[in-house]
Amino acid sequence: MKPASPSSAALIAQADRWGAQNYAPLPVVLTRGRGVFVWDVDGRRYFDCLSAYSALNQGHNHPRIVAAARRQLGRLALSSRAFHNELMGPLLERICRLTGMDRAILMNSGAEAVETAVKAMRLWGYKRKGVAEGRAKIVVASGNFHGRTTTIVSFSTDPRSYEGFGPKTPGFAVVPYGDADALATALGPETCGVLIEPIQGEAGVRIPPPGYLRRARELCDRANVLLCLDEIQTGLGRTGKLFCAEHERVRPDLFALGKALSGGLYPVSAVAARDEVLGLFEPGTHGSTYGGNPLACAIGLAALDVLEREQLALRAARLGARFLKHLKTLSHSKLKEVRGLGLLLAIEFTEPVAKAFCKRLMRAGLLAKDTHETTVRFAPPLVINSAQVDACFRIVRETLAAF
Ligand code: IF1
Repeated sequence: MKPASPSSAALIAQADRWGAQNYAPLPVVLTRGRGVFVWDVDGRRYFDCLSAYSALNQGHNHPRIVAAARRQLGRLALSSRAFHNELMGPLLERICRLTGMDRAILMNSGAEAVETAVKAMRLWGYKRKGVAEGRAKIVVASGNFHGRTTTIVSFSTDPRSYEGFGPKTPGFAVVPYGDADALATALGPETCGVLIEPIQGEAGVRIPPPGYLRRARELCDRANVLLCLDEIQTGLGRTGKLFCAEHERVRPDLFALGKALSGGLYPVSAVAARDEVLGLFEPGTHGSTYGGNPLACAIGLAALDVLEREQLALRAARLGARFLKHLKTLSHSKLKEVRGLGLLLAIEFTEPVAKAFCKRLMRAGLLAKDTHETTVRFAPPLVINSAQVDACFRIVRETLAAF
């Protein structure tokens, strides 16, 4: 599809010429964002129904978070973990109080948080469970998405994620997602942890059967295994609760958090866990140059403030239910299923037309992302209001009618 202006076309051509081709973006060049909207270089406005894969729960450029970032920028952006900074303690305490955990550790990307959780669970396996050195096993689920590092793609079941990037890191076992019986048989004396997403995002908003997380919790307790929930995408309000695990009143041993922890202004991630787990790291055993830096902490604190002040989890529950109700009224010969929880929604086609549909949506003023060729995900910022939900739905309905 041809982009509208020469500048837009030139910018796309430039990125294509000089960039690695590891993405296939829609032909739209964005320049500005505010709340639920983004604008392209030609001045066209779009609903952002991807929210940077849920990093923008607080909306683009939330004024409170921007103000906090501005204040900190002229003051101290990066100290060094060799010294203390005045904002890290407050953010750590805040994260622990939100999650109900004892300790937290700050990193940058989501993948780093997952890597940190993997290391912490292995450490616990050796130091607490008594697993023989080099034998610790972590159980994960098919269809998982936890990031792009070599270790994390080692246990991906999506060939596009792992093919050509071996040799794989050993120590992981994959069981079918949503199948508690399969999980039960996979847990053994060498298993230190189970790592799962409460809802699988990349897999196309796959919601496990009710009771799955509860069973997983019970099985882990019985087998003396840690439960780590990757709430990087589902956490911080997205599914209508602060954490998706709350839907089943499950408390994991570790939470991996990221994305909306910064409201989209900066990469901020964290692992929050019980003292028995995170208390095992000793000085020099793990770290990150930028992890826990003052700018990240100022932004993180403001992002969590906004989440609470604006009751974004509650908004996601209310407006997500409204959006889902709308989507359920759709009918089309190629439409297979509509599903979602909170403002993490998807429609699934019977044929691989998701990308073509997203292009049409784009032309109609709504940005959404296809996944696995048949599924389109809708995850607008949680600051969206009901009139805007209705407007998004009208675009989806009219685009589908003409599709
Ligand atoms: C890409 C999808 C979303 C995540 C969960 C950890 C990470 C992610 C549950 C890693 C990251 C991303 C990254 C982005 C696409 C994307 C994605 F399309 F693959 F499925 F969100 F839905 N755990 N998700 O969803 O976090 O290191 O990226 O900060 O292209 O890799 P990160």
